[in-house]
Amino acid sequence: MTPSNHDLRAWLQEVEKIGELHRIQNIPWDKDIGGLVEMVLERSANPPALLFEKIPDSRQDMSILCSQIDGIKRLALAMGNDPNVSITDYIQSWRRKARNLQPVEPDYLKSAPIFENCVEKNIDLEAFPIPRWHELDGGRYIGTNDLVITENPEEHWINAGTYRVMLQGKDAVALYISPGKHGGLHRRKYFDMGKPCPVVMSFGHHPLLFIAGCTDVPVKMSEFAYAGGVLNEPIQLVRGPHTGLPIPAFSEIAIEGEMFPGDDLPEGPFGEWPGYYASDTRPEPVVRIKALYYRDNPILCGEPPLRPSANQRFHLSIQRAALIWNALDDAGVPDVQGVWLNPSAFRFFVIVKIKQRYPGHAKQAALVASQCRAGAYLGRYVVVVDDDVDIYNPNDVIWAIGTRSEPENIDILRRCWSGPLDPVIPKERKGFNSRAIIDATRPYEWKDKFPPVNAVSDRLKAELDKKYGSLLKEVLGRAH
Ligand SMILES: Cc1cc2nc3c(=O)[nH]c(=O)nc-3n(C[C@H](O)[C@H](O)[C@H](O)COP(=O)(O)O)c2cc1C
Ligand SMILES: [Mn+2]
Repeated sequence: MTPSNHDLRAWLQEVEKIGELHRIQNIPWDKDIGGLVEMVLERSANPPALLFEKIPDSRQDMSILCSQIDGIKRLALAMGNDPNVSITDYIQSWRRKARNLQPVEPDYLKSAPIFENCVEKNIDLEAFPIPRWHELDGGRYIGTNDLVITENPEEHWINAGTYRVMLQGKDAVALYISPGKHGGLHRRKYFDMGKPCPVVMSFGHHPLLFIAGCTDVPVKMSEFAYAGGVLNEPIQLVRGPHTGLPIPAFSEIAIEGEMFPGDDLPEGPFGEWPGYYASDTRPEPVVRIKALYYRDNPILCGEPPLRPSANQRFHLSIQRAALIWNALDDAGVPDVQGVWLNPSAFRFFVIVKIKQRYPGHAKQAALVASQCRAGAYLGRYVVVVDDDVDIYNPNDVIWAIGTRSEPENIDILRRCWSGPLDPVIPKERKGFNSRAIIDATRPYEWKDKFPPVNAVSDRLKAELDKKYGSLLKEVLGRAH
């Protein structure tokens, strides 16, 4: 088998080479792994990827990889970029890629590492160290950084979406798909015909496939063709013998199974990305597993959503910022200088930076950002700032809101696209929420007469740096 550039293991070797992989042994799967991941992300400015090995009270041949791409270097390596790229340059390169992306159809291989171990009888997922990630989770979640692979039974295109997957005993799992997501639409079609819905799930793969699985890939385009387009070469797949559905050839762990109409079990609660257990417990379709496949010494990839911190979801903020920026461009909004979703609030807080050119420019930018495909779902605040604000620095953004916006000018949009994960919407009203449009730019009419900013100018800064470089170094050095 020729080595593949979308094999998780090849990428992990690169990560280890740049010193961003930390191996940890002997941590229990019940709460401790999830808790430690959260604490590392909370406390480290530059968290490494964490590989949990030799997990007690379970099979010893499996390890768990967390914080896979919670750092720009690892993310850049996964996407074939220079690891020393800046955030803005990365967003710009992703914008170009997403805009010009030509899907590349996958290759189907005859054999693959995923078939190193094939189990059809006495399947026992409970023997694997599947974590209970958060203290109040209703079960063990094998699927967080996963791909749920289905086919549209009428149009025959393949979808691969990242949806959470919970163990339901030894040989069954349940999953949660939010309204409107492609996998749920496929399943609905099978159920409406009274047929079971075949499904493949992959639980560990190259981060490029994870990124494709959780990005807004256009409807009717397979995430595999999309990921192939990113690399400009085909992703390698194999056909599942039971379903005929594709399985990533270099997947670490995968299952094939079926969901049957009416065969539901309680799913959740699960700690969700907004930082709550908002969708609680609901009956959700169960996947009855027909076959389990895994590589020797399989690596489960885990991306438990955590109470938001500045580090987790960094990669998601980057992808989404690029897509919103492209949508602003497509809508003809000029002079956008940056887009950012602060990882702590992610979709709830979109920041757009513009160089104001005409009256109403800021409002136009905000409304497009709030309702375009990449920004519409589960948004809440859109803030527009001038080009002197550092949008990656929350202090700067709050300063702009505090000093340049007038609450009486905040616009409210009602009955926008929300969902069950929205914690502030009560159960009976879930589905809709409102948006606040905050124009935190200097008022256009008198922007040139706005009081000057009280800060050392770039010019004086450069002068002082030159004059007092060693003094500054000494003073700043003391802080460490
Ligand atoms: C770690 C992680 C977990 C996710 N879990 C879910 C989930 O449980 N259910 C869901 O509907 N979307 C979930 N998402 C969001 C979807 O993956 C995302 O909306 C994706 O674009 C859906 O694919 P689709 O457009 O093909 O439906 C998750 C995303 C991430 C990054
Ligand atoms: Mn899709």
